[in-house]
Amino acid sequence: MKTRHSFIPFVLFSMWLCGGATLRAQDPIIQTKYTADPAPMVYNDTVFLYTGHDEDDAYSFKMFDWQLYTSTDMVNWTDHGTVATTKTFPWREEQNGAWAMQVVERNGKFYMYCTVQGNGIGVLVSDSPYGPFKDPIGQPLVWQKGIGDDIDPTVFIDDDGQAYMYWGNPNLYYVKLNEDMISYSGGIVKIGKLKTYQEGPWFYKRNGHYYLAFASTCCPEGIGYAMSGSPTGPWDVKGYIMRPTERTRGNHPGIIDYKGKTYVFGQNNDLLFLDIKEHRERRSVSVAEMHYNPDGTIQEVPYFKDVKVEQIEHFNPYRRVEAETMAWGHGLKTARLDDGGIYVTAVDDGDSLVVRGVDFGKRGAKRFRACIASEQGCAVEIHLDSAGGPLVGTLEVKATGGMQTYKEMECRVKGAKGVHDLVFLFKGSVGKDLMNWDYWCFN
Ligand code: FUB
Repeated sequence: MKTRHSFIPFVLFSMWLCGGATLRAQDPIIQTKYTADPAPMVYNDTVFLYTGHDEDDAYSFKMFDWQLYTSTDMVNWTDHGTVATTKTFPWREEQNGAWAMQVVERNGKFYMYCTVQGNGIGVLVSDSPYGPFKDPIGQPLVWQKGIGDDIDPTVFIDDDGQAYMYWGNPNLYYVKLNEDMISYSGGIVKIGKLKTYQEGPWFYKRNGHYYLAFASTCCPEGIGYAMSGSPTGPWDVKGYIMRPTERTRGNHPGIIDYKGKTYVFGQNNDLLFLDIKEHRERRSVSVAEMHYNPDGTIQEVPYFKDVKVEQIEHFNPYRRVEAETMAWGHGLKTARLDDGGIYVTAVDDGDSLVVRGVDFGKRGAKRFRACIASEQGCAVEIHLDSAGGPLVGTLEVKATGGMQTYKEMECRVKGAKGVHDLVFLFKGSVGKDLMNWDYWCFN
């Protein structure tokens, strides 16, 4: 995934640099890893985006863990790393199989319903949306042995407190969860195959209508949806939220209302296609704004690449910002520190990290401070709007004594006023692995 010398990434990145970030769709929204099966949750005014994770060398599904990203502006995302793996389930032997999941909150606890592919659906619980998650029951919550349908759980708690879990490929099923959220009453109800339904259901209620969005018939998959007046159906398939397109293969919806707008998340191969043109199961999560008609039906959304998500609020640079917060960082990677924090790594000469819509205010920034570890030293150029835009400061990074020896360092800043996209451009004569980066802040 660390390809910088092919023509295609250069052209796409140049679109950002030359056309201006405001003209460009941010597709996909995460570039430091391949992500799949988006499961967004709004909690405490923040979007918690849980995802699956396709390994960098995957050909077919190679998925060991689930990741978490957060945002409050829908364009800059902070990486919180792995929140659970297949090994979090003590009854799971094989590592591969961390397929689609969803996290829901009830009474201050967070329940994560996970496809443990080949062993049905498991449930994890945590006191925090960031984890750690633990298995409270020591066995699958649902597993109809002998059939492969038990994947892709989605959970919704209705206004009367009754929680439902739907799932299935190609048949759709549901159970009524008990109030403890880790058991269910009554049997498994098989709904069967809805017209155009394939997998990846996403169940929710809005303005008295029940919705079931889903990945529509494979392949390529679009995003279809059905509506009902009852949480248990019957389901009336209404059509597409996003039509299938040959430009990608699979899809998988996750839908939220956030700060007055509705968003549909899905997945595609667009990050993979920046590097190679052949299909692999290396997918990436994207997002688009979605609109309802007055009767509750959903307007079709163009393909992710053809839409632009507006930033909801400007980004405040006058606080500690985790370096793994970015709108764009293709070529960079993230990893976990011993103390549990995340840092940006695989920083090579010419790489850049973009934070969108940063508000430096009328007075402007005077100084830039960053916590960095570097073996040999390098430089971080601070540009406005694009990598070719005004240079407002250069942080000369001296060798810190090793790639895990972090030190705070700072430089002067001049000319950073008002709202701009912020581009950190990395320079270093050693070429590769210039530095690891923990956090930064302007003053
Ligand atoms: O990511 C693995 C599987 O692929 C998911 O569980 C399905 O929904 C499909 O996206």
